[in-house]
Amino acid sequence: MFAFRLIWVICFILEETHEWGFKNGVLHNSIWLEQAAGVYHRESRKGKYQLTYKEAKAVCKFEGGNLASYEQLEAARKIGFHVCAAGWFDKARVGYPIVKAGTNCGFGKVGIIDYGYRLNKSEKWDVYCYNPTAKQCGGILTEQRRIIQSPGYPDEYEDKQICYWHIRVGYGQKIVLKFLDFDVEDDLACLADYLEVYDSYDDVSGFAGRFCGDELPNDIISTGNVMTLKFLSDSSVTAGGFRLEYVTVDTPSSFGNNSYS
Ligand SMILES: [Ca+2]
Repeated sequence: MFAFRLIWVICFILEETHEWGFKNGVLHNSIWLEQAAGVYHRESRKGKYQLTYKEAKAVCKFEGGNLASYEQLEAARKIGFHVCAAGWFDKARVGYPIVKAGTNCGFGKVGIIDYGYRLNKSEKWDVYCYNPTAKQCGGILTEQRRIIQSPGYPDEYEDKQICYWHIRVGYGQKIVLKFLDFDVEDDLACLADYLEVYDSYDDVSGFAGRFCGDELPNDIISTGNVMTLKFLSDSSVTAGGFRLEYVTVDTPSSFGNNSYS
């Protein structure tokens, strides 16, 4: 009976390692939704709320970090870390950081929405990890204008990069992406390395384009005040990378007779 259990545990660990590892030469991983002050949110590749406490710890550890503490989560929240998804953090506690009060998330409250210490460690949630030395690519951008470039630019980017940039500007503003330089490993369907643009605050909805090769993409204008960029490189062949700038424009309704359209 013990031997059977041991085999089961080993199989489980192997499967979990596989889950967060490489498959067909591509690093598969969950969505890097937001990151701030070394804290970031992860969900399972299987979807939202799929991680037990043990799995949550394994996810953070796999990436060289640890479960975030309440204090680290709060420090991140104070600089704008806002995620509408409950996750495990240190000491088997569950909660999520809310910056802006809303009716759909956080019960209209602002702060760490704290579900407290969970007695049942088999409950399934997302996770909040802390890793201040994680690679610097992506992040939450709220400036009116900003340059975004591939990690290491103007040097070639490295293999196995996953970066998410979430742009969030003022209500009533739109975001205009202007590409300045573009060179990403080329293949027909952009399956190896690519930059994806989403007209949304995540990479689930609002797909606006996937780009690779060395042709400069056209400008892209958002419909709302948020946009997400995702850059992914596989485990071989790199290229020069990209550099783009986003600027903000006010929408016509808030801009009178001006010619912005
Ligand atoms: Ca590549």
